[in-house]
Amino acid sequence: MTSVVLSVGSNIGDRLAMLQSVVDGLADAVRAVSPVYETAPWGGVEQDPFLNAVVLADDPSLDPHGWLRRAQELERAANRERNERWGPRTLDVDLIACRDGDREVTSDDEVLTLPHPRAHQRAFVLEPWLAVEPDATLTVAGRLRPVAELAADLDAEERAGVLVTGLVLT
Ligand code: PH2
Ligand code: MG
Ligand code: MG
Repeated sequence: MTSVVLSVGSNIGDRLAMLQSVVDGLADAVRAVSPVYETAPWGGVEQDPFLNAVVLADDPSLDPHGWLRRAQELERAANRERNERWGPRTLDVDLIACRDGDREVTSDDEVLTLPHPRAHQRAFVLEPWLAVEPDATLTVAGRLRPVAELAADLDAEERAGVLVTGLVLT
């Protein structure tokens, strides 16, 4: 059984519908969905604000590369084009962490790094994740850290750019 933490984001088109397409596409695999946050663009590219959420999902048939293929299928279905790094997109589905039972599954090859190497720097990932899994942990630089601690370590400015909305994914 593998379970995955997915970060989903959109800043082009009907942003909420883009995020909803992930929940619909994963269907019975979905275990929990965070509230929807409106977030300032991260990464230095000037662009419109994102909607972000975190989805926890389970699928006994998928290993990490299987999850990556599922994520890319969901992006393709949203007409995602691969343009500028950290630039605008209709839908981004990122794998943050993967577990097999209690064991964290890691990956370090040309196509997939797990856990996600920058998740701990991103309030738009950590805040929604904490909302659905308050005792979540993430391995950073080889050390297992509470996500709540990682979020508390971020700059106030980074955290202030992440605001919960009243929007919901169903
Ligand atoms: N995704 C990016 C680049 N910057 N900023 C926010 N706030 N949310 C995102 O999902 C995001 C981003 C590229 O994947
Ligand atoms: Mg991304
Ligand atoms: Mg991505």
